[in-house]
Amino acid sequence: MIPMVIDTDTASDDAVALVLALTDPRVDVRAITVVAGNVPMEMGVQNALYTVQLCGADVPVHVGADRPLVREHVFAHEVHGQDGMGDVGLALTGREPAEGHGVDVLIEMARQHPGELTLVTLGPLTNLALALRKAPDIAGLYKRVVMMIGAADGLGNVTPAAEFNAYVDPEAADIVFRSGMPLEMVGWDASRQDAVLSSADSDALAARGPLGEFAMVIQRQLWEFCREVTNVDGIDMPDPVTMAVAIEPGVATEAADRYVVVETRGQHTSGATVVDHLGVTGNEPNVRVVTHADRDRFLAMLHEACGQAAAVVGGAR
Ligand SMILES: [Ca+2]
Repeated sequence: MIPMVIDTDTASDDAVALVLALTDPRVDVRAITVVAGNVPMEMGVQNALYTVQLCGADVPVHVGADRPLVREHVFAHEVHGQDGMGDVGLALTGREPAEGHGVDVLIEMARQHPGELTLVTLGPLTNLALALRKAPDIAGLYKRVVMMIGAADGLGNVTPAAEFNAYVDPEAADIVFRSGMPLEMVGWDASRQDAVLSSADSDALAARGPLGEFAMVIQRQLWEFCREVTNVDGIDMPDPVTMAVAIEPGVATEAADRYVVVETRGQHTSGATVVDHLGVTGNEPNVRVVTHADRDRFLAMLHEACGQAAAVVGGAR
């Protein structure tokens, strides 16, 4: 079993990553902590709670940091819809998060299970940065930290240079990247190249059952964003492919240890993840950078997850 903690700014592709983890018999999700990112905190919490319930899972969802460390918050409603879940009328209200702040949960889980847990981060790194500031000892306590963040090829999706999760809270990302944690970065480049679903892929996944239908219908707004903004032929799935790498490291078909820094001061490049591919700085690598993923295996994992039984979810719309 892979004991796992997931930190997420739960919107539509996060939800698919949660479905992957929560339905995989090899994974034991111990806690979900929510961070502000795609959507405001309350929305991310409700979206995570809904997804957990639909998967029939019993996993606590904790409220985390409701804004970046120092910057004004930037949301991503144009990518995921006003409710973060494609605005398809899901009943995304009224569920109760667990006691305890997400930042404290990240600390306590690491201390209770030193060297055992895989931490998967699917949003801005605000919660993890705060946890590292409050309890620097946790830097050595996670087995793996697999992050959806940045872009190893320098191509951004918010600005020309910055990917969303890094752009929203570069100061937090900077703290995490300099922490000495065993970091693995799955950037938007890997998603854009190897985790794109065509409409035929999407239809096939939706046909697998209620979880498949859920996972695909909530991407409604994403199709337009990919067509209009990022020029992806279909929809790309950054958080799910990151989760796939966390569950099966072999899904990463190309990866290398690199020195990576996050730009916090650039006039045009704030939030850029600067990867020293050639080793020109002479600095020791601090991040395992994943640049390609096994698309077939990723798709097979999605099919498996989307075919699992779903729970009945009630509640008013
Ligand atoms: Ca996310």
